[in-house]
Amino acid sequence: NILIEDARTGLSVEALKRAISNNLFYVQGKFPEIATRNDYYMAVSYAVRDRILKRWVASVKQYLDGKHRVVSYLSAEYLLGPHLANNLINLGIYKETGQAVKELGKELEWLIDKEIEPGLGNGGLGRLAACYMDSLATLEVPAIGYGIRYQFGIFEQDIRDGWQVEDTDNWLRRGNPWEIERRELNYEVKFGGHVQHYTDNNGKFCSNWIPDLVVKGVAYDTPILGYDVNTTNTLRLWKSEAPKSFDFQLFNAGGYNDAVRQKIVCENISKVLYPNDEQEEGKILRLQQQYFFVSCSLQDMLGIHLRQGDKIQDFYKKFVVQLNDTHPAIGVAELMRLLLDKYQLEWEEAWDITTKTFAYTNHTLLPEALEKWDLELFGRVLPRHLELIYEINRRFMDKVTVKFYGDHHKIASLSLIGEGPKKYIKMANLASLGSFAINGVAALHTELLKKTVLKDWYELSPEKFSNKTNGVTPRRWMVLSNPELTALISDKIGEGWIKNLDELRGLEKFAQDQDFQKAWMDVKHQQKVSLSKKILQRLRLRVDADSLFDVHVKRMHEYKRQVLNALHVITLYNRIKHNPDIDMVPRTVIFAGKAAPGYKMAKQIIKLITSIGEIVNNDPDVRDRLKVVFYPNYNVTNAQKIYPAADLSEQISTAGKEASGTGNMKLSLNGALTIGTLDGANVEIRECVGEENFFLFGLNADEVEEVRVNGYDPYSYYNDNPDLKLALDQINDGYFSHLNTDTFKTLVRSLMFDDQYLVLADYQSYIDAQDKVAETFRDKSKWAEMSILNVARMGKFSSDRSIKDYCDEIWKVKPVPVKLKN
Ligand code: 26Q
Repeated sequence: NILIEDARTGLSVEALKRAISNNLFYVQGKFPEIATRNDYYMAVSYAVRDRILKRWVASVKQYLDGKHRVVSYLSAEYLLGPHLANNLINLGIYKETGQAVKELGKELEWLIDKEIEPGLGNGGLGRLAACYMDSLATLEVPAIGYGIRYQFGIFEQDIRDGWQVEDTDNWLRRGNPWEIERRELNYEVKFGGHVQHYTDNNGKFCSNWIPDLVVKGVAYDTPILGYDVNTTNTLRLWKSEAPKSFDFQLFNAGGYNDAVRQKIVCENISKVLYPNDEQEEGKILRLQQQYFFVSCSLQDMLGIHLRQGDKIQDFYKKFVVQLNDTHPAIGVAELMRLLLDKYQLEWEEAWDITTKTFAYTNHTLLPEALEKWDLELFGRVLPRHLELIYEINRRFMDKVTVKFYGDHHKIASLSLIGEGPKKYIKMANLASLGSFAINGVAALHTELLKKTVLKDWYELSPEKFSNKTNGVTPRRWMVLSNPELTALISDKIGEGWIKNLDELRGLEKFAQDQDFQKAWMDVKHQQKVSLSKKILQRLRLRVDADSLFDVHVKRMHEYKRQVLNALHVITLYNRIKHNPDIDMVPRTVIFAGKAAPGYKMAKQIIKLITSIGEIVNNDPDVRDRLKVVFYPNYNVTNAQKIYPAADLSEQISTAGKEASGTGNMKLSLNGALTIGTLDGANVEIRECVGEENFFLFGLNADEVEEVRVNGYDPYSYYNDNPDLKLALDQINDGYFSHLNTDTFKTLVRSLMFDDQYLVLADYQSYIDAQDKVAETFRDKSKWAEMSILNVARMGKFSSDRSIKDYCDEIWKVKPVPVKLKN
């Protein structure tokens, strides 16, 4: 008895060893001589999962007693990254498991590298959801994350002939030991058809939605373990399937082909993640995905609530539902539908409950990224919700018309429905009206929201607005990805910082300590050597680990201005060509990031970077002074290898465009200094680390606005700046493209004649800041001091701090420590 218990839950090396061997034999039917790397990966993962289960069950039990308020996070994306190493760290058994695996004759790192990461997100927004799940569990807050179990996540990027090519991400091909399929937990979701209206026996108006498609959502649960606590929350992702009853009906009617087609239509809904970020795409399937997961999730929450024997009216007391951008905003109409049509509440009561339930986080200032749905299309997919939105809007417009009588512009702007050649539904307005709280993701972003895209909403309900600056989890982004730095820091100030990141402040007093500086820079050097090896393996390119690692990694987008960085690279190259003996600080400029497959300009920017690399990396004049790397397939796995090796963090978006950024935080926490504009969270990072430790350049958000109002004239910058002119001429004349002048035509034309992102306006200021970076880097001790101070002052950017703020100021939830029996 004791033995069995121990093999499932014991945390000692011996217990782990036995658990792994047992799994290999009894679950997989393998023995060491024939077990593959994946068999071992599975065995270790199942051994770890067993240890998580006890905590998971205890957490769920505790939450189900009905006394605790629960956070429900609704997100179309979760960019979790690999599970195994993270769970080992949060369970506190990394060392023990490493030893157990070693005693079985294998290397734990070798197994960890085997894991295919679940890439169920595009970038910042999806990764933020993952960091927030980690912090919620670590802070012992009862929470459940809801989303979609895409069969194919974000595409894999390959570079061929310098261009991006996409490959499907079949992340489930080797199985997924981290999820538990819960076939019994499923809900039906209706689509299309029409709505019948009638009066029932009591004279009550009723609606009956007759769909033309019914889909079943099946729950897949993944445990989210907190660090150094028992709390284990649930990430519940929905997979779409055909309901049994449905295909049988068709089958019996003789429609075999129809039945097969229906099955495919149903399964299609959770098939693939849309790879666009910051660019809305009004496709039917995308709307179906959003409604599918939101409907399953709300039905699930209502079920949990009612099973606890509580009144439906108290739903908002049990659950607070956070909308991760507008992707789940249809939830406002769906909760109304459920309360009205299924639970027969009156309109006022239903609306009161709904607007006490939801809170909305906005992640963008780009007007083109605000979600809109063609009204006609929307009505075809969700006819009942269209009626409800009309009714919500009618009642709202009545109030607004009284309040802003005569101000037609404002009234039109607040309407949930946009007019034009075609009518459309404004999801940000639905989210804003249906929520009791609205927040931006960095101080500047929130201020700009109030002045621009949500201005009228701010004037209408200022009390709803607040800022919640983003954060990142130090468990994954320091402890896991940078164990060497973690050990060095803990050696000096203890391990408290891992859960209380403000304690990093304790490093300040060592910033000038010569020995500490040396140890600090040794760790950095070691990380640069590791990354250099990866680069050599992956790209057959040799880079110098003593050079300045200048890192620009994020999704490819014009507003993020990878082109500005490329212009700097060309300028450095031209300096060498002009003076081959020039004494300059050697640099390795590392880019990585995916472009949305349909985003032509972003793909051209990738080609520009790889083309510059081809010329620069092969020019004998350059020698070891400059290298350009485009590291393919940027994802969580690769990010974890890149951040620790960075000296310089490129955060150079046009001011007023990047809502927050989170890569800026991860790089800074790994000791990189930032070169950046006053955009997003850069503003707050700079305030925290001190302006003397931040390489600032460029126009600020107000100045950008001013330049635009006065008419931006890129051509004049080109004409007046010989270095800039040379660089642009070279791109244009085919210097980097085998004299092919077509390759970068649209890119050059955009930069010189109608660039929305003011690249040329910030060029000289950027070059000057880069020169200052290089000068500073020459003084190794100075650089080390700045890097240490930088990390010491970054405590604010832990997602634990963000989540505490959400808990106290929006969700009103408290921690519930989970106790384990025996
Ligand atoms: C919308 C409609 C149809 C298809 C796709 C989409 C879609 C998908 C993903 C739109 C946007 C996204 C992702 C946006 C995103 O990642 N935004 C980033 O969020 C981060 C977390 O708050 C911020 O730090 C970044 O500044 C912001 O760009």
